[in-house]
Amino acid sequence: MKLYYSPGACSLAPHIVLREAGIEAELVRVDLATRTIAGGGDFATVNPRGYVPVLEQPNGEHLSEGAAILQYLADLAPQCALAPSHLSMERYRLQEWLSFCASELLKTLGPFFNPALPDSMRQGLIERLMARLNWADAQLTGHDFVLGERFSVADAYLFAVLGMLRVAGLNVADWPALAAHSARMASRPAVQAALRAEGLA
Ligand SMILES: N[C@@H](CCC(=O)N[C@@H](CS)C(=O)NCC(=O)O)C(=O)O
Repeated sequence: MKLYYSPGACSLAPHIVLREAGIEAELVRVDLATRTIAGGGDFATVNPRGYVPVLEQPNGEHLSEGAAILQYLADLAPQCALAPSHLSMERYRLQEWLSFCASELLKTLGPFFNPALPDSMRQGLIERLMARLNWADAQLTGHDFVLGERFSVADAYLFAVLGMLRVAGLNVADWPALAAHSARMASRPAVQAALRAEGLA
């Protein structure tokens, strides 16, 4: 198995989960600016849409989209209980959070990576992000993890996305429950190992 990643990007979430689940995988670094694979190769042959994360199976099959990859990894290691069981309401809560992280947080942060982002758009995006973060902070208040008291793959996704807030000039410290969640996550050995491996520790 291979994980195509970029340091500190949302691919950090499946990277963390690989380590939480004890699944061996080769990390393949992608330069998102040039869309090239470390050591040579056109990343478009892996994901024609040009973004990480992508998981490559030993048979060469590719799986993209963070929410799908995270659930797939959780299902590969049921003994680790990284996702609630299928068909339970909790499983849909997990999917709710994964979609929220992908479409409400990550996609609102994306434009800030473009140096040509006009100021006229910036303020609206910041307000949107802050409203979403206020909601997430309220949800996390009084709870250790996204689903309550038990770690799940959604925690890895939230941690990875919150780690990107600075690109929008935001600081997670302004949301106490989210800051506590990030600190809790940062104390996990799998998270520390993933950050070290990506050169971020
Ligand atoms: N829909 C994808 C989006 C992933 C995404 O936005 N990846 C970013 C890094 S966090 C990326 O590779 N951006 C480069 C690009 O879009 O060109 C998902 O949910 O996994």
